[in-house]
Amino acid sequence: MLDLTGKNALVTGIANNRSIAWGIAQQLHAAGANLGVTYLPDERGRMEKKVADLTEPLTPSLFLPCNVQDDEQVQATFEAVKQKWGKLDSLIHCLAFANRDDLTGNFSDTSREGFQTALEISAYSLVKLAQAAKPLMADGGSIVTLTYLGGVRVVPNYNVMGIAKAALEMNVRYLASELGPQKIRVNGVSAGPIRTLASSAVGGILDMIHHVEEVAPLRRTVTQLEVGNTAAFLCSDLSSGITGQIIYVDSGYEIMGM
Ligand code: NAD
Ligand code: 0WE
Repeated sequence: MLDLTGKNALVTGIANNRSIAWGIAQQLHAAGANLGVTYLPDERGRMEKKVADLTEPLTPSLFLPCNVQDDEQVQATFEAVKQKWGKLDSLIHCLAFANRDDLTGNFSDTSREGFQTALEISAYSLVKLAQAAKPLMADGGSIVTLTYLGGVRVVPNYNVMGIAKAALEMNVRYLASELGPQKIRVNGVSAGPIRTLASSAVGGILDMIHHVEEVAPLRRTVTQLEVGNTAAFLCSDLSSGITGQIIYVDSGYEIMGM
């Protein structure tokens, strides 16, 4: 059985009840994990309130602001984990960002700044979080990130995010190689398109979802909870021999050529 009792899991990337990270947090909680939740703070504290209210039923024992662009916030997050928990078992990296203008139009128009933003938030952040988590995973651990097929194949308009996901997937392999001897496993879950805050802000996401419903072997899209189940598996000892992998949770869409 999938059992995460006694394991401390830190979940990033919950923005609302449609977030993939929310599906993951619910499944980690259902498997018995002790949760910590981070959120992206804003000036008015609206995100803090929203995420606090949403996650309250999962009784997280840590609730912290963590903008991955701010080294001090990342440091403070893991300092709090150290003080409260002593050790960390699982880290869920479930965030991405590119300027909206860069997710439409010609890829060749991507600005230097837009490229940097997308790669810093969506790919470098995994390195930064792994760096901070490493000393807290002395008994080993599991790091899981979320990726998308657009990092491997060309998906119209995904543009600079595709480059960021390619870098993210390579981060998974380099981190898995380096941290393996310390029994830290690092894997990615490549989810099919799901309606979330991030994806709904993108034109044409509904058409993409309909395409998946017609073409994918399972003839449907996947849910946040299905992605959450795979993430929970990757955090559990059931996946003890798996590291450096990208697992597709996409109704089988990735295997199709037509
Ligand atoms: P979402 O909008 O719910 O989540 C994105 C999260 O990123 C938000 O919680 C946001 O606060 C956070 N974030 C953005 N900038 C940040 C920063 N500087 N510091 C800290 N957090 C920051 O959308 P989602 O679709 O659940 O996205 C979660 C992950 O899943 C992303 O990596 C995304 O690429 C990936 N993914 C999504 C889909 C999809 O179709 N929705 C498919 C495959 C992979
Ligand atoms: O990774 C993602 C979403 C990433 C994302 C979305 C936004 C929208 C709002 C990153 N940054 C932003 N910035 C914003 O201002 N997905 C896998 C979902 C997604 O996004 C697409 C997709 C799919 C699928 C963009 C174009 C084409 C397909």
